[in-house]
Amino acid sequence: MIWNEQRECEDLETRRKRQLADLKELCFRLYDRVPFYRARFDAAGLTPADIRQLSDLSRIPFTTKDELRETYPYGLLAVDESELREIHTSSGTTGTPVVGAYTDADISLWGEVAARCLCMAGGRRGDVVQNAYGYGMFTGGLGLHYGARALGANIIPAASGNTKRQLMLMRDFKSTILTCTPSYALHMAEVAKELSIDPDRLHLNIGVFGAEPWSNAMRAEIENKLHLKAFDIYGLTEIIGPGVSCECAAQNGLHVNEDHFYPEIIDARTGEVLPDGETGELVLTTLTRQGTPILRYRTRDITRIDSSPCACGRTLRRMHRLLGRNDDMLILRGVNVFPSQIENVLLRIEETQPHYQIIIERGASHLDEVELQVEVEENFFSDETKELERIRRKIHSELKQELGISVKVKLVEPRAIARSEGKAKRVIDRRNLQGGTP
Ligand code: DLL
Repeated sequence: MIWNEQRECEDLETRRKRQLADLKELCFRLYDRVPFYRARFDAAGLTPADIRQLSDLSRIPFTTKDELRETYPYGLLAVDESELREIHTSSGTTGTPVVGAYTDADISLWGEVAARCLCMAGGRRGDVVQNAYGYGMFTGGLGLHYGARALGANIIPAASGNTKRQLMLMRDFKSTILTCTPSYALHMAEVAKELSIDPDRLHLNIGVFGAEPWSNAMRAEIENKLHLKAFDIYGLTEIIGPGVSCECAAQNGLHVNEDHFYPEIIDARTGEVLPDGETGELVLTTLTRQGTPILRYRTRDITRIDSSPCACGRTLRRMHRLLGRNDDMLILRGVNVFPSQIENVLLRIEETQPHYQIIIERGASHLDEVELQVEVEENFFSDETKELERIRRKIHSELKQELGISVKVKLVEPRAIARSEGKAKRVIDRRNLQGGTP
């Protein structure tokens, strides 16, 4: 089933026409109502009337996260405050948050795109959606809530945390779809095992997981442990929250709801727009948002666009599951390393669990020192130093093969690394590069 067949399977010419019409209207609206964007156009020597085709989008300057912070709280608002119905902010732990402000129309749009996503993953009217994303300022909880509501599902708004209760709710209300971060799904699976809950006695069929990086290997691990089929969902506060894109049954990339969120891939260094198929930074324009629309937002997320036909029949282009983030990318002795590469290696090694942290310190020699702390699988954890040393060497050598550099590996006991109920913190940077407290 396709939630909105007319839009999701539309022929490309019709879609491009609508995207262009919406883009033009958006440029006029922002020029009129948001001084920040008016100044932007003026400085670039552009008027909204200069945007005549979709490729003219590349003439408009980017919007960055820093600019969103500088204009906090309402600098980018495109409607009267009285039209606002809901506010969300980014989950950033430091600094000024980034604001998403929603009108009635934006909330309906959110329900529509999140329902499309649930439907892509196989969700249907009558499903029982246990929504274990955090509710509150974070967009995960309410975004999936609106989507599940539009879909006609029965919602268990469990929110994140209280894992034993999650499992009880799951069993008693016969939840068929679980929505949460992948790291929390894995944690739930661990607790279920501890409590001797047989996954086959639960009713879960589908997991819709996102909000943090994860890999296909992690997908397999969650699927094996919870006996469900796991789908990747992507989104961000600045654009709408969850609902920008999601995998369909073909699981060959995430269909971008591009009639609302127009994607471009750019070379992060030069800002040049790259053709479909090339890897770079994802830039998104909200074609139809009302409260806080945004032009050419640099997401810092790295992916590529696939415009080849999909077996599911949707013509929405797909983005590859995220390959990393520009600002997550570690440069270790000159080599670019993404935490996801490390995760992939760990998931190939039977003796470890995908619970890990990367700790970066600046040593006395002013060189970056990186330590990977990784949990040993319960069955393999022993007091025998020789056995542990064997595992440590194995990880070290596989990492060296994958990354081309050697990383210090420290094995830790099962459960030594804090579990997350929301987004897992994988990188701990103690280099104190900003000069603040570490
Ligand atoms: O995490 C929105 C969301 C909620 C998406 C629930 C999916 C499910 P933010 O807190 O603003 O919003 O964080 C956005 O999280 O730029 C990515 O770097 C990362 N991210 C989101 N989804 C994925 C994913 C929500 N599927 C930032 N894979 C984004 C990898 C993801 N990273």
